[in-house]
Amino acid sequence: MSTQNNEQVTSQMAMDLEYRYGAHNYHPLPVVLSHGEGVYLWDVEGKRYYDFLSAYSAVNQGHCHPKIVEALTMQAKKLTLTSRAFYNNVLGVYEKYITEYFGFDKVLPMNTGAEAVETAIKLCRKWAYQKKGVGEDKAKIIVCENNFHGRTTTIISFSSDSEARNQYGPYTPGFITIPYNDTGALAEASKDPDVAGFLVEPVQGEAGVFVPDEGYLSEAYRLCKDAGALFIADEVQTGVARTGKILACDHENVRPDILILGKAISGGMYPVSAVLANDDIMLVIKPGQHGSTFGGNPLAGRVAMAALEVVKEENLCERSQKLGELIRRELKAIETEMISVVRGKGLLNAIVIKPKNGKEAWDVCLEMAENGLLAKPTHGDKIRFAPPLVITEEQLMECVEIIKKSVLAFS
Ligand code: IF1
Repeated sequence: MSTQNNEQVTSQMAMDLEYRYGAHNYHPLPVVLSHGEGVYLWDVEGKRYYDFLSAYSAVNQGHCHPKIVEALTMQAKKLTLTSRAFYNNVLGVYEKYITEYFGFDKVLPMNTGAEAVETAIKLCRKWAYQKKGVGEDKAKIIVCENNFHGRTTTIISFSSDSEARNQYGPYTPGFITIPYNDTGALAEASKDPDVAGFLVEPVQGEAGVFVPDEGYLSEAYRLCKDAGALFIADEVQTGVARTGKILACDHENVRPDILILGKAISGGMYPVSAVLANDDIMLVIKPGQHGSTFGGNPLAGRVAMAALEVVKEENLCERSQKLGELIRRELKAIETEMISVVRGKGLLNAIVIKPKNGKEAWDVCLEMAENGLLAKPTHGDKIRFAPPLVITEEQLMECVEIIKKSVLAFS
């Protein structure tokens, strides 16, 4: 890593530059990365780490996957962006690919997960006015406590996390909050005839990897059908093989009315997100009623097709399912009172750290970094473990040893 005049930038220099010139909207672990390959990351001093975050489940296919890099570089030399003012020769091919891949009539291509969530909210509301007969500006969408769907003003309007929400008002109305994993609360809330949809994460990631009860998603879907409301699955983090199936909804054979994808549909190579739905829903949006400069650009299309192909070619669903069972078994076997809970689905897991001798989750993460594994706490006492799905069993067992050594250092 070097500055304009090619001076070698040390980790400390990089952190100082960010502190001086960058907004202070994050508190990263003090590690400065410069190179990634597969499950590994290297810092500027050349120390190697296992990546156990995968950029919050965006790098499921492993860092700098050669097939995805090839797709990116090939297209980057031809055409990167036309805007949707014109057609291009990639978008239609990509739209056919991704809609057949996930089983929907149509896709509305966007860039970030939050943009896709905002798109899904707009689509659901417009559908409610045009198809359900809800009065203009009266549509309500049910969301869950401890949700995380992104950081735009409308999305944080229904966040229950004060850090994400405070002092960003006035807030967007039209949302009803119920407890997660509570079908009784959903049944009650969905009695409101103005309810247009239910927006839910199949596993709550940011909240600390909360896996709902078996049957929750299918019962929630049934309640939505009974109420004439749309079931909207935010699979930005749980999708693309992360939980052991291509979609977390697939564990219960639930077909969302609106599917939201992001992160790993590009393998972390480029911002790509997508909203998928069938014609009776998607076609309520007419030309000129929604869009984005970069949404559906040819570079995104090529990268996403390559990234999704890798998922199938390398059997990432089966790996995620099998290795997820292994890591949960191994983590539960660690004899320490510091790990109070182990939970997850596929290779989306988390442990809850009970502080000991003044040491807590952050200290465990610093110790793991020292021992060559990168993970970060979420909501204070939980540490999420989400390695790239290309990790081998041997590498995973090495990581379990690092986690064990790091936790036992404080026990
Ligand atoms: C941050 C959390 C994870 C998401 C779900 C939509 C989005 C996300 C289920 C928005 C994004 C990211 C955002 C990033 C950290 C990370 C995160 F900690 F914030 F909550 F993964 F759990 N739906 N999650 O998880 O997608 O606009 O970011 O592309 O904001 O700190 P995005």
